[in-house]
Amino acid sequence: SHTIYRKDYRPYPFTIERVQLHFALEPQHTIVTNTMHVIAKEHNATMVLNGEDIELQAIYINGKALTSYEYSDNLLQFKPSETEFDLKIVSSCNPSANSTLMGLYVSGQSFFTQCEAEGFRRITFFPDRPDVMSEYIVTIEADKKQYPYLLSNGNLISSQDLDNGRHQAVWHDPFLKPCYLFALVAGDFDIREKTSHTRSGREVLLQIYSDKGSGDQTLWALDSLERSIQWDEKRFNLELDLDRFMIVVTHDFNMGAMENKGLNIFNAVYVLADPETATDANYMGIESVVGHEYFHNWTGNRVTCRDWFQLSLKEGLTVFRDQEFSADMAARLLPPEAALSARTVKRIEDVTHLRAAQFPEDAGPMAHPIRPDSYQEIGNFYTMTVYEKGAEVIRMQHTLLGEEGFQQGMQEYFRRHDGQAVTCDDFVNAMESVYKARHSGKDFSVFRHWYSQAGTPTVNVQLDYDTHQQTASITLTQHCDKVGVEKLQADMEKKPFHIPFHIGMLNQAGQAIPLNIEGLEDITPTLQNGVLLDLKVPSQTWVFKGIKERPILSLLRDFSAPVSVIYDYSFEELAVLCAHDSNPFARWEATQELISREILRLTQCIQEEKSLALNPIIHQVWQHNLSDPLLDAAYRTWILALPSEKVLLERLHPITPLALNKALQFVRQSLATVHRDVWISTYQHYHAQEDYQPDPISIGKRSLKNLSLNYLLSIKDPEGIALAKTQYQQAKNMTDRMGAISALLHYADKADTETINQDFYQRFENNPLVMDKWFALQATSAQSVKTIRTLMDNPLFTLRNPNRVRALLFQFCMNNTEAFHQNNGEAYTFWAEQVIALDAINPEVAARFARVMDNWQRFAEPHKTQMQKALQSIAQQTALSKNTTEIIEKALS
Ligand code: HT7
Ligand code: ZN
Repeated sequence: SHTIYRKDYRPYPFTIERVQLHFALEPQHTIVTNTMHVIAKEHNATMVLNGEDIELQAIYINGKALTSYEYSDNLLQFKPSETEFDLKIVSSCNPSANSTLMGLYVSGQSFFTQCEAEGFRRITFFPDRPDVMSEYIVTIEADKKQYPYLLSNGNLISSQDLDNGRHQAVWHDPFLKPCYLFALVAGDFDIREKTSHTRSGREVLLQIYSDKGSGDQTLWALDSLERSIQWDEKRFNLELDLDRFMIVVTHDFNMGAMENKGLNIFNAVYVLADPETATDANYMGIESVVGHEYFHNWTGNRVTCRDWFQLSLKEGLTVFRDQEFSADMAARLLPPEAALSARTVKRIEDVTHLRAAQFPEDAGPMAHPIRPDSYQEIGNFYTMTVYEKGAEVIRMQHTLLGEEGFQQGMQEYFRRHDGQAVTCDDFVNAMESVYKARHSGKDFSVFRHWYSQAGTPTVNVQLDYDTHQQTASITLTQHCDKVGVEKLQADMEKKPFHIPFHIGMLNQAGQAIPLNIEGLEDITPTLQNGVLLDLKVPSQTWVFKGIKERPILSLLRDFSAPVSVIYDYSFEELAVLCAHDSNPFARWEATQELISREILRLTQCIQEEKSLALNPIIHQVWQHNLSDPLLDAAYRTWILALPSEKVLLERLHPITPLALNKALQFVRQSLATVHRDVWISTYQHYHAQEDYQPDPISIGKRSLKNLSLNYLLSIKDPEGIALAKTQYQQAKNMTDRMGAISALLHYADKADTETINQDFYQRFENNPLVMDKWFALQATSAQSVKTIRTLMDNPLFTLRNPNRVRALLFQFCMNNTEAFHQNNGEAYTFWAEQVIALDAINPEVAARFARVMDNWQRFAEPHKTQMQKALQSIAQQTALSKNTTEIIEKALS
């Protein structure tokens, strides 16, 4: 297969000043006329244009038909004889046959486009690369009755009726943009709109277009958009630059949403919500994705990427911004203590997500730096690493610079690069300029290694306490193995990372020890009696004076760097941190570490068929945290929850999924049995029927109530089952309804769940987003592959809709350990079959699904061999897409 390298970047030898597009829309035969005003930047250069799955009709230069061109392998090439000219290309495509959801496609009765990363070439011939930026004028012509709304980027210039019941609209985007930000929508919609004023007083029209009949479900999204606009003004000093900002909903979409200039296109799941059909998690997801796409207007659109290797330039930074937005929204209007807790909950969620999905990626065959050096298919590099680890790398720069310095760096970045297509280096250079000015003699030369090296570093911590001197010496030693393609580069030597390591110390009674930082180098004071150790070398020791007793270490507070910590805690030390650490993130972390160690020990016992017993310290900690009156419900939920199964799997060598699953069940049941009465009273305490509000306090109450229900149902407690049934029947919102049905389906006997399961189906049959929830519930509670095959025969199932595929197939293979990893290997064969079937329809989604087996080599037998066979059966297919080929090849390499 063909690999593309970052080092091979060359600027495009032509400027395309202006692009005039004309669309004659017909579902089966759309004609696109593309007139470009071109200026050569180099003498005698060949013009190369991309084109894929489209039919070339004619080419004209300055109105004269061009006959001397070459067209093969999706490339159109010719040598223009002039240095400035109009290039007109006519082509056609078939949107209704386009199941890839890239380029121009039909979803429902409407037309949509998706151009990032390389979809524009499926619409017209063009240099489909982000560093070619142009002004766009777009004319859309279609049947007026079927497609009353015709939308594109920017401002509506004119609209008029034509003959034969057709009409047209002309749009002009005044900002230069790369073609991946182009968008077109045509169809009939409900509209919710609002005029708003930017800080400088400009009036802007905010609109949400959604399918007919769904307009009453777009209020939360529109409010979220307005909050995003205000937040970006306040926190980043960035204002909306358009008079009109539109969001359009589609049900068929490969990802969450797309930040096309002024015309964002969204997967319905990140827009539509009302209390009866959307959960708290859905509401929070909408707020964060609406924010994310809006924030791209500056970080991605005004300043864009030079090439796709720089993807994290916009994605890492924009994820960081949406994380901060959500944290600020959660903390808004709360008193300081509660605000800190709300922020911590958001941080815990983000870190859990990173560890569950990015850490495995960084340890597997697809491992890559946040700025990759090579790829075969860019669609495969919209990864957890580029997005989530990318955001952590931005967050570390924020930590090193502080809020004020970071904002100065952002201003400098825009001052230097507004309107340009730039690199990750350009961003770091802007930040470094502020860092150098504030810390003489320091720079980001070591920090840059986060961009060029993959893998999750480990930081080994050693404490030497000297009773006589009353000093505590802390030695941090970092290490990172070669991963992914790094292993093939014999001459590559891994360099140290720059790791901001936030620590605190507690005495044996759990009180914070004030850290004497005087005279110590490389230490920056931070909040809550902690300090930030700046590790830039393989190993370094810091000596703390005036420490009167052996301290208990509180490490990597707030997850100040994306690393794994190795430190030999005693259970007793962890228990003190679990109850007393003044840093709420570290306190949660201690509970997770304590119970994770126990679960891993029990997993071993199960392997060795030994009897199981839970360490009583765990019960003491859970009892303490169940009753600590200072904790709010949202935080308490996280501190009482069990660690993610995915995070735990990463710590097993080799991976024994069924034993781990049993250990987790055993621990859940022990905690349920011993604290049974407290779970009941906790449930009752938080089970108030209030009007639905998606604010952090109400969300916290519902999550703690539903956690209690899960513990109770894990032991099939009769009162718990009765409470769950009543909660389902009386539910006035989807969070309560889902909490109940989910606990019932996962833990109760079939006799207790059948009626409710059917009721749910019948109640929501006509709502595709709720049916996705129903399919996901079936997928995660199914006992075997047979059930999944039956569900695939359900008339509501289709491989053509990515949301449905994610609900049933992804959920089964990723979140149903017991059935997916059954020892007969049947589910692995099923998985391979479905990857192949999906690949023929939608390569992007198929390639994501193919990654389920990434870490097969780390599994124990019989899984390992069975997984390998399943992978090989895919590799043997002849007509596999480039997307899936890259994933399977890398997995088997
Ligand atoms: N920037 C957007 C990326 C995206 C995408 C990529 C490949 C295929 C389909 C896609 N849809 C959207 C999403 C974002 O990060 O905001
Ligand atoms: Zn993004």
